[in-house]
Amino acid sequence: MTSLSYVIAGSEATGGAGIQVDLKTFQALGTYAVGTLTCIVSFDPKNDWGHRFVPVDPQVIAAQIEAATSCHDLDVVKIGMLGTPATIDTVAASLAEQPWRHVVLDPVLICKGQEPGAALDTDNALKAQILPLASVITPNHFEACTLSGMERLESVAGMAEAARRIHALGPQHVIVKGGVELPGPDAVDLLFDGETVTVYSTPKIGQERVSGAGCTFAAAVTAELAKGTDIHDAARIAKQVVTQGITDRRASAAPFDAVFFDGTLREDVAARVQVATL
Ligand code: PXL
Repeated sequence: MTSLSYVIAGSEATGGAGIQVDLKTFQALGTYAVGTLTCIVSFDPKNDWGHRFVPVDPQVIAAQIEAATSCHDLDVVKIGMLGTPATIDTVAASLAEQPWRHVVLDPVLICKGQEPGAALDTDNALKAQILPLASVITPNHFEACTLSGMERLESVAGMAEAARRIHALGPQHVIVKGGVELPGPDAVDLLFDGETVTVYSTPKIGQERVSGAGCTFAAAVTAELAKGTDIHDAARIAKQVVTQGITDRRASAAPFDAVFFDGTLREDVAARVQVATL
């Protein structure tokens, strides 16, 4: 039977990030993709591609989760952008209705176009209500600093320290993504499982952030966990998927490129991923 991957996340209308990318990644990795929409982000081409953000009514979110979980035996879920404290209340309550083998949290912290005050409320609600439910969390450089309370993250040793601090908040598996923000020639992702620190690195591809990379990474981890892949292999495969997706990135009228993963992992990309334990 085909494995099922489930995501609760927001729409990003250009197709470069959010639930569009999650569902594409789930399908590309050979799983049946199920999604619940939390909000709609429509970049504004007339306003510097700023975020226009509309939340989905909490009752409608709860109804979608009810439909998805009643229809399918879902046991692995990815949580992407939630966007408001009311959405977080609803998603936390719905998640509590059944056991999950894995809850993969991509802690999307700030969204441009939201009121700073509202965003702070949302960040705090995410930390208080969703983070304790996560078995896997995938913070990027900024999110790792915020969640760990560290001012700077400038080395792999610093990333390991951030991962240990975030692990202490609850999630069993913490994957910190260094991205282009980590100084040095390599794009480094680091997995702490409570005992061992595993480092996945590839040479950086340019110095620009690519839209959808974080969404793709967490979605690939989710699909692999759904298939029964062990977390260390899931992280390595996700690294490979994102590396290939950035290599094959797609330019558009927007001022940033977006990842594109066609579903066939290439040997030349696999060979670029170095795995080591700290
Ligand atoms: O990449 C973060 C992200 C996640 N989800 C949605 C988004 C974005 C960034 O734009 O719009 C819906």
